[in-house]
Amino acid sequence: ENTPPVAAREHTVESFTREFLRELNFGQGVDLDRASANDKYLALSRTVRHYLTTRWLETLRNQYRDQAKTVAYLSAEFLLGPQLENAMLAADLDEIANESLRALGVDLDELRALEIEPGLGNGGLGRLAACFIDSLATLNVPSVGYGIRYEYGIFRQTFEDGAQVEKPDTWLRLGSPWELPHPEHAVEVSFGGHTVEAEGGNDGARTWVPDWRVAAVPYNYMVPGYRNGRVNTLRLWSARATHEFDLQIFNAGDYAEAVRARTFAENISKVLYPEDSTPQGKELRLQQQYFFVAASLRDFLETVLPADFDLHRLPDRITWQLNDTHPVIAVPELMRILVDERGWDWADAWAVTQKVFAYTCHTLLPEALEVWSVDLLGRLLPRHLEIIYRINEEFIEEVRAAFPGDELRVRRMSIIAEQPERAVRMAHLATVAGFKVNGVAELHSQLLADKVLHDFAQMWPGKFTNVTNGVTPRRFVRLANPGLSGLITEAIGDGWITDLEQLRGLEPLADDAEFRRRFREIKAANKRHFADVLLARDGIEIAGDAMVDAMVKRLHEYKRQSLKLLHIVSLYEGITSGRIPLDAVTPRTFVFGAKAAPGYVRAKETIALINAVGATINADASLQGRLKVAFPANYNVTLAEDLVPAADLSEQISLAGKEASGTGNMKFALNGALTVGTDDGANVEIRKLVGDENFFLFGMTEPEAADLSARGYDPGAYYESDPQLKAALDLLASGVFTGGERGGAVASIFASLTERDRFMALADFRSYMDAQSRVDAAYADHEAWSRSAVLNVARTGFFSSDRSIQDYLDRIWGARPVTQNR
Ligand code: DL6
Repeated sequence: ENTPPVAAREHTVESFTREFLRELNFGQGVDLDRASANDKYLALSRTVRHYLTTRWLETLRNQYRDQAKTVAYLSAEFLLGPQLENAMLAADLDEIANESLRALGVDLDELRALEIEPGLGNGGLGRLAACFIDSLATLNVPSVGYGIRYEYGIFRQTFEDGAQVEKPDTWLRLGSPWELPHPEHAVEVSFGGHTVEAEGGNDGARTWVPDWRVAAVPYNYMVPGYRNGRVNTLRLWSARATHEFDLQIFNAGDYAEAVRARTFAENISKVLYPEDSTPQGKELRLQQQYFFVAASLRDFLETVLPADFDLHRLPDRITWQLNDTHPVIAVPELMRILVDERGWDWADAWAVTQKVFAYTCHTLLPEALEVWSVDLLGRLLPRHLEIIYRINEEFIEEVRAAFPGDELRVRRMSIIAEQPERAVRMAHLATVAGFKVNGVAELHSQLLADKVLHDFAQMWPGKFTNVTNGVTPRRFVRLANPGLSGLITEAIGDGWITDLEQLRGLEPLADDAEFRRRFREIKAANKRHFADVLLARDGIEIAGDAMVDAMVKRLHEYKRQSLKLLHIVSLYEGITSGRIPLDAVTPRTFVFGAKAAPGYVRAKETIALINAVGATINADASLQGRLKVAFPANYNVTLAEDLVPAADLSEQISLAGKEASGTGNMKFALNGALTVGTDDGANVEIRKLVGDENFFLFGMTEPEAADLSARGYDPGAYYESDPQLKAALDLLASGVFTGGERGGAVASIFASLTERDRFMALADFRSYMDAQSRVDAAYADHEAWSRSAVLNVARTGFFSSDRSIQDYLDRIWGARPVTQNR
């Protein structure tokens, strides 16, 4: 229930203008005619913030008064994207602000362009968390997001001679108007030391004697629901040295040493996910995880709950949703609080702990499941390791009772791995402690239960469930694609913004030639806009009217950017060898967006090779501009909002059974791109919904891929038997794209594809090329293509994150929406 628009009812252009000028004068200390663009951006942001603040305070008051069941979303990442427009939209201030600024002669687009997005996430997992808090607020669910305020977010990617070079992401350099720090509410988080026998001696208790502490300072962010009067909170923690460190400065008289200690403490929230391939990196990452989780639990137990709250009732008041394994150390932390600090017996504490955590798994790659060596964990969190051991002892007894004599199973299921080193398997801990475990798409959830966590699903079948991911329609349709939004609203009203299934109402219009014409016009305008953005942002020139074929996602072998590259090289080989007449080639712009983890050599080589191929193709005049490769550096949410509405074709080509869900696939389909994809992740559900005739399916199914891998995949056989594939690979290997250089990235990628590729790209090459031929044929018929595109929009309303959140409520949380007084 999201109408009537709150702000529109209460505010006027005049009052907005007054507020804005006041912010400029008293907040920034400047007059309008002397204000810099940054002054104006900050003043505008704060003005918008003010409008939300009243609602925010009201939400907080109600939350405290009602003591309703709350969802705490614990996530090491929140990839928020730009805030200004979203806040204006949620507060229903977009038109008022536009009018006010226009009258003042202020260019809103210029201010928008100044915004630096907080890149506090790596990719899908972090962006999902951001979509979820948006939907939680829009659905009126009492909730709070907890995470880390990294001083430097995901690195800023640059290319030097085509190679990725990472630069620090200084997102705070101009100040962030969207956060409210509360140093006075800092909580202490301890590390290290040892444990001693507890006095008093309730069952299981010990006392932790830590040897160092840091302060966790909360920074609050508003999370506005869409025009419903609710503003939830996202609380991100920043590490500060405690006063102990200050005292050391004076006592030791060693200023340099004291500053070093300070820096050490504050490093905890310095950088998003530092490289984890070095022991130092690993340790810092575990510090980060415990840091934000300990602060968040304390915050909820001590400030959100009333002082006299009986913690036995905790399951009625809270679910802590564990976003992947990163926050799983919260489990032993809650046990420690209940047993050691509150004096509960172990069994009581465990009974409550098992009812308050639920775990979302986001991967199928065994190597991506987090494991902490007991050596490191014991050094950093000695008490937590003891608690994990005891949880494991009791769990193992349970397994033995359920499966007598099956010691192999015990070993497989144990929370403690013995090989290659003694280590804690965080996914097992989460599964044992969580009352629910979910995957993020149907196929993924099924594979979790059948393969990755099979033993657990056998033991507790009722624990496993699915919640298919979703994306927020506010940001990824309403804001990103104003043209399409207007067309949809004109056709079916604006209810779709909060009830995306209403897009079904567009289905009949797919057969309406005039509607399709307007739809095409909007897509064409979005493409021209995207071309302008690329030119201004990256100096990349693309044709405004070619097919936009987009592959944007983290660079990973399982996602198979190299298969996309083979398609491009094969086309180029075909044209230059005369096999494919130029006028038979559909003009396409291949758009890549991808960051490689700094330590992931193969991924970085793939980037370098894409850039090399791109440079060659883009410079080859004989192609007459028919093919173009655009790889803008530093793909982020801001660029996604320009690319997604412009795309015609969405590349979702992972090896089946490897991509947990994907969410880019949903954004593209919702904006009328057709998918060329494998039967993987949420592609499966997208295809079911849009229909086979509106989706380009290719490649092995998951069982086929598993079978091939078990039988032994022989890439050489594909290379030898498919002349087109061989020609493409040989051209790549010839050095023609790399100035004659045949070693380095060229040799490495060639060998990885033809000798030992876990992700079996060559096995799907033929089928992929055939699918691309079908794409070309379909695209040639503009009317049929736009009919399919409209049907993609009409039939993918299921992928709203509002629906995901409703599924979490129904299947996992048992929390209820609480409507605000407006
Ligand atoms: O669930 C969000 C997102 C999925 O859409 C992607 O398919 C998946 O790869 C991603 N997972 C991760 C996993 N990291 N770990 N572990 O980022 O989650």
